[in-house]
Amino acid sequence: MYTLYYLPDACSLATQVILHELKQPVSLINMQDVPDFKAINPVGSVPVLVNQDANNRENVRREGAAIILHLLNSHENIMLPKSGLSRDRAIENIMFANATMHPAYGRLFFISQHITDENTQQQAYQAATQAINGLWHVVELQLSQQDFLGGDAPGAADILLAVYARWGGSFPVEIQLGTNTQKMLSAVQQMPNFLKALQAEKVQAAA
Ligand SMILES: N[C@@H](CCC(=O)N[C@@H](CS)C(=O)NCC(=O)O)C(=O)O
Repeated sequence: MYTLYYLPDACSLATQVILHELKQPVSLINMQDVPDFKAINPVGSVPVLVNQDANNRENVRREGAAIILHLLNSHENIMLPKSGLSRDRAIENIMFANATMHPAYGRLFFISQHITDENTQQQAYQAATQAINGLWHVVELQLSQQDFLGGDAPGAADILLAVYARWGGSFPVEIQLGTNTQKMLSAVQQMPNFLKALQAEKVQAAA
């Protein structure tokens, strides 16, 4: 049994979806309900995943990509091939999502929280949006060959991207998504385990 520390509608939503896809029972704890969360993750971010090993030792895992790779390496699945170039590509896609697209969206949150001058904020939003749209264009090109970054079926990277894509609507920006990308995101956002995860976090599904 896993325990997942999360923040509603944050990147930890993807970890929850993947746990469900792997048929792993999970108990959820909202990090906002933990008075000293930094004792669990000094960085102060979710996801954090906790489980007990065979010797009853508690293992605490931090960093989304590391957690996802640990889960995919630990439980039978078709999302992470066992070897070869397809495995390397799946890892590359997860890293692209977590280490490139996620920080690009992170700038929107930073701007809204730290830039108060209206003109400066507008300029910063514009620059951040341009960078995000450039990344979605890369996704669009990749999806011209296949339905999902992972191939014929949704993989962990697709799930991560489908979570980040939900964030754009909270900011005064125009995120441009190509038709292949929209199709992929909508398919992932309608997966029963995506809907189950949203429900567990008490957040709304996309309209
Ligand atoms: N590099 C970290 C970044 C995680 C991250 O930025 N998490 C955000 C949510 S998406 C967070 O926990 N923010 C804390 C807060 O908003 O208080 C990871 O991949 O796990």
